[in-house]
Amino acid sequence: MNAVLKDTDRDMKLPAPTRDVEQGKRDMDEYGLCVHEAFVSGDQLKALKDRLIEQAELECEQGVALLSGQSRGGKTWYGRPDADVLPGWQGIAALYNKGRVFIDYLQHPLFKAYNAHVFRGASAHLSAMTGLVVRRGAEPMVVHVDQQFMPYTEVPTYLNCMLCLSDFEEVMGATRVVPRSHRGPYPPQAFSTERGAYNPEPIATVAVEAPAGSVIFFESRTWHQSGVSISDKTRYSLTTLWQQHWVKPMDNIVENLHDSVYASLREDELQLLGFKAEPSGRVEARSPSSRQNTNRKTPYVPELRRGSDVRAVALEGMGDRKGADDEAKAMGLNTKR
Ligand SMILES: O=C(O)CCC(=O)C(=O)O
Ligand SMILES: [Fe+2]
Repeated sequence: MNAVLKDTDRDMKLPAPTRDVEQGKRDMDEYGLCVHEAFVSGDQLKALKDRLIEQAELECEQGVALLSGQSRGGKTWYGRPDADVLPGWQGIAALYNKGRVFIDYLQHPLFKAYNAHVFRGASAHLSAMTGLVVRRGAEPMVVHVDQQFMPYTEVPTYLNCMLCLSDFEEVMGATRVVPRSHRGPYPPQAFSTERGAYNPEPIATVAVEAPAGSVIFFESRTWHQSGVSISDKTRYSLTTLWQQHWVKPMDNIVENLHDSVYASLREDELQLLGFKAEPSGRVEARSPSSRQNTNRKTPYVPELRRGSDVRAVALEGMGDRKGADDEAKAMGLNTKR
């Protein structure tokens, strides 16, 4: 593993913003990040922002907002902000439950292109989808990588796609990064009960300023933090975190997804959320009408005993060799037996 670079050794040059996915991929390789301008625009951008703000306000009004003076890296709590002080930081979690507009956004074709590049072709799905609101008074987050809790990996485990719903300016607490830091190791951290995780030595970072509609892509080995806000302008963003399929997701989406939302989604949409087995991540039916993997449906099979009335519930169309072969093919498995 490389030696830890001193701040003075760091070249803080950022990649130029681009609208070209091929340039973006090259920037990911070289810098560990890229800024893809005009990733979203017009009505779609407005709809995402409006929905996020309405949800954020109502979570505050109904006393269930995820709040902090700092950011997720600091102390957070669920509740209602003080009547006359808007929170420095608010997270709006599990957006896949909070509006069709967010599910539609997951289908942006360039997500597929960036995921395939960053994960070297490994199958990917969503890991988390979170809105962030940063206001004056927000303190900076500890410098971290999004896979800080696991050993360094040759291929990134997650891809963070930070959609700027407002402009991102340094004074608004724009995301700060260390360009080229994805080559390892990780930023040194210490932990105390008072401060939580912190960097024992200061680490120089650079703010990524970008107009609304841009996505700042950074892979999970790139050092970053949220910045300090000293502005009256509010920073709004929407994080779409993707992951390699075999990894345990940041959000347990298969568990979290509301039943009503599950029922409203197509199979390909459910696959984007991780309802697929290829070959890891099997969902076994937990009731006869249970949620299913989309490419490996299972019967309901409880504890079966002689003399008991409890019965398994088979699925229609299952149980024959052809069904099994189709299923194996969908999972990319060898069907020769
Ligand atoms: O809010 C930010 O600028 C950074 C948040 C962060 O660390 C993350 O999304 O992983
Ligand atoms: Fe992060």
